[in-house]
Amino acid sequence: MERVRTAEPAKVEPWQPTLSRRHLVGASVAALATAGIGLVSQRAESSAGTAGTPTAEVAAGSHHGAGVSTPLPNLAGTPEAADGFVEPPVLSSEDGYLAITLQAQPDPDRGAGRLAYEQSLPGPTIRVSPGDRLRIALVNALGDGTTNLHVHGMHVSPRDNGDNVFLHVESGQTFDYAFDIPLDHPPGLYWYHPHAHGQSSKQVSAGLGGAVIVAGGLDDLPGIAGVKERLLVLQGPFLDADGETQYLVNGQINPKIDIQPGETQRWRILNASANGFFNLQLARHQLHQIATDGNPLPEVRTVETVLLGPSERIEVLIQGTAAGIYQLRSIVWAEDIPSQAQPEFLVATLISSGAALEPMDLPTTLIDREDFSTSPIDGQRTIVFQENTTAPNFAIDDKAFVEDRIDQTVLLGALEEWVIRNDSPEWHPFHIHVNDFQVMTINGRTVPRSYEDTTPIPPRGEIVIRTRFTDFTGKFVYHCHILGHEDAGMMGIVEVVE
Ligand SMILES: [Cu+2]
Repeated sequence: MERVRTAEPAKVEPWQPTLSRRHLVGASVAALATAGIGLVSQRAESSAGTAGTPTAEVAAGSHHGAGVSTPLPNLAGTPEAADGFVEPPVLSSEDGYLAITLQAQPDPDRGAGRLAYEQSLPGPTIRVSPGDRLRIALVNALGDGTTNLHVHGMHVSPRDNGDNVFLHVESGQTFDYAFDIPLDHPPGLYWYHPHAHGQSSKQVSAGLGGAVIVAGGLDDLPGIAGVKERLLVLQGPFLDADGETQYLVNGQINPKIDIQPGETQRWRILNASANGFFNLQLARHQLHQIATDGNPLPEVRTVETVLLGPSERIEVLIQGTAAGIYQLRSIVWAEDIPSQAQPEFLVATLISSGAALEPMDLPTTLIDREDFSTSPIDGQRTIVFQENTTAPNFAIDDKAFVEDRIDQTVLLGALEEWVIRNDSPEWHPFHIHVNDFQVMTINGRTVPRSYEDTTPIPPRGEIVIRTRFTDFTGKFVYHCHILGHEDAGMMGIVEVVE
């Protein structure tokens, strides 16, 4: 059985935040030589035997043009939108390429123990297109412990310096990730966050995480194209200096969102919390859901409430009702489960004002894809999530996560059905890397067709999913996305082989 090699990041020079963009572009070859980042340089060293010499492999990393291969420092901060709603800064690809730096570091201005990428909470939004190459120099300036990077929901290689959560980027190190986004990658909302086993919950709940938007798809659909788009990155709970619980939208407490009566807006909503659920309801407004996680729905689904577990995303169309002030709230959730019960809390406030517009027709049919329920499956497995009073307290199939054990071996291209049971009295959001899945049933009931990468399993409940292990061999993980549970062992490894 072939194993994915896990690479140790090379020790590098400290990040130089004072260098100007022009300076860095001009110095790209020299910077690569001294920074010699990541696996690419390791390979270069082992093959050429000359540390830090730019090589063909390094050059191959910049196949979209010379002078753009060095990740650049980003603009920090969160500029206010014209209407006062704040969104994270956006870093967009150009000509099929984006190279950025994400420096993870303490963020004491926002509170003790808080962390941020690029001094931005949430981290900068990455905007790419199918077919792009995305390079991220991850700088561990946390001053304490290991970290790494996962591009949640994205269908990219789990190997080498791709979406490889077996990498460890130690304090003071920089690692150069490269993600080749397939041309047929589903457009939609994804996100990045740390995924170092044992550190994930601490780092994500301290603030580390940011959105990834893959452009296309619904963006061009009549009824959606051209409408005002907003990104809502939900984080929390945080404790403020007085010990009060805070929930944040794009780093803001209860931000105001403007809309005109009758106006249609598209909201992309990400739950970037480590452990918190958002049971969203917008007063006197329906949520016209158009996407789940990174995938369009086949047709619009209009609902009053949406439960968003940790790491889940939705996209909804909102049509402003009569002039007024409306609260976006997370309503009471899991009240009968003492360990998970959440009271109602305020998330944001929608202000409908100005000239009334004639509401445009909403789309009905969206974007379809292969319905796995009508396809023959190549195999079925049962996976059981467990909580135990003795170690391991959080387990899957009686085992806590171990980094060098393969728990499931799957053939490349296989369409499998996984029955995922929750033998515990708490909710556990099931997540698997690299390939998303079609949700077939929840507690035995067929659900409207949707393609997800994270689905909460009800207490003592069961979900059935179907997924095709396509395009990429290698090993990656499936786990509970309550990151405290994942860190405690509720994670397993799947290896896809030819
Ligand atoms: Cu869990």
